[in-house]
This record gives sequence, structure tokens and C-alpha cells, in this order.
Amino acid sequence: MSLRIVPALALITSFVILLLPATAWMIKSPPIEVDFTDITENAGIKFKHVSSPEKKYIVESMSGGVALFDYDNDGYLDIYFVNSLTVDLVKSKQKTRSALYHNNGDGMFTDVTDKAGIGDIGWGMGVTIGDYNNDGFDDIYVTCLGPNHLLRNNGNGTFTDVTQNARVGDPRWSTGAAFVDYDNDGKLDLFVSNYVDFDVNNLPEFGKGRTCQFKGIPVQCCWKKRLKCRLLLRTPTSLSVPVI
Ligand SMILES: [Ca+2]
Ligand SMILES: [Ca+2]
Ligand SMILES: [Ca+2]
Repeated sequence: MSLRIVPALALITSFVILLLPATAWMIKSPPIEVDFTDITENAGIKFKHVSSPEKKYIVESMSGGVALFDYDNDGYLDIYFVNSLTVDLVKSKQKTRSALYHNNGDGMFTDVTDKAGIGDIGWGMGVTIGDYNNDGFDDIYVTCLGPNHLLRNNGNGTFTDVTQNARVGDPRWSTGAAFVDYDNDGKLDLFVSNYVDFDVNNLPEFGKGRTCQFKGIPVQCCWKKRLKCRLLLRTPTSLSVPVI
């Protein structure tokens, strides 16, 4: 009997001894403290994202894309903020302004949107960055409710909207997107995530109808059907063609 217990006790003892240093280390380690300070205003960033506080429609609770990328290749990350709209603003034909901030390298940023020419992109949602034409300068693709935008970086602080020529202006409601070279041919392709069918010019009255209430209680107006996503292949002729 004792011959069978002793090896077992020895094994357990060894296991406990092995655990002790790790356990002791875990107990002694102080918690990691992470402290962030909001320096947005002091850094010169004054961008305000527009949204409807009531959020009566599902589209009003989304948007807010932002990209940090070095558009001028000076070694400092710059910031592009995607702005939104509201149903009321659309009805009154008002616009909002997305913004590109240049990182000055000294902790301050400068609004260079007007020079860049990328402030007016409609009802923006998300943004993805990639050098789709391999010229060494990162380009921007913005998803929108309405046509998306491919903004080619000209390398001189300005951008050109090449959406139409590239055939990537999906007119539906797109939310996310990603540049990816899915076939490893050295040319970035584009994946666009579409959301749901939503016609801002043909909306139900808030609180009424099947999609705007739940058990008689007014709720955020929902959608009628989901949309398909798209994968756009970059071709040798610089045009993109849908592959799904
Ligand atoms: Ca930069
Ligand atoms: Ca480029
Ligand atoms: Ca490719």
C-alpha cells in the first residue's frame, strides 16, 4: 500500500513546488496601470462628428469611421475623420464635412481638408486605407449610405475622386471595407461590406408601421432586407470588377 502512495505523494509535491514560483510571481505583480489623457483640443483637432441624438432610424446610430495613416510619407501618422448626416439634414439638403488632419510632428495637427479636397463625401460610414495603385502613397476608400468613394492620393497633399473610373461606387448602404490582395498578384483588391436596404427618401413615419415599433412601443426604425457584400478585383487595366 505504502509503495503505491509514496510515488503519488512525490508527484503531487513536485507539482505544487513547480506551481509555487508562478503563483508567487502572480501574487506579487502589481496591476498594470494605463493612463490616457485626452489631448484632442490641445493638439488642434476640432472635428465634430454629426449625429442625431434621437437616433430614430438605424442609419443614424452608425458611422464614425476614422483612419490613421501617413498620407504624405513624412513618418508621422495623420488622421482622416469620416462624417455623417442625419435624416433631417438630408431632407433639408444640408451637408457635413469630413476632415483630414496633418500631423505636424510636434504634437499638433493642422486641418488640411480643403487643400486635400476630401471634405464632402456625403453620408459617410467607414474608411479603409491602401495603396491600391502601388505609387507609394496611401489612398482612401470611404463607405457611405449612397455611393462610396475611392480617393486617390496624388502625392502632393491633394486627392482625386476616381470612384467612377474604378467602378467601386456601390450605390447601396456600405458600412465596412478592406483592401486585401486576396489572389497574391501584387495588386490590392477591395472587400466591401454592405448592410441593409435603406432608402432615406422613402422612410416610414417614426413610431408607426411594422419596422418602427415593437409591441406598440416606438423603436428605432429597422430595415426590410439585408444586402450582399462585394469583393472587387483589381485588374491590369486599373479597373475593378466584382467577383462576388
Ligand atoms: Ca504624415
Ligand atoms: Ca496610391
Ligand atoms: Ca490582387
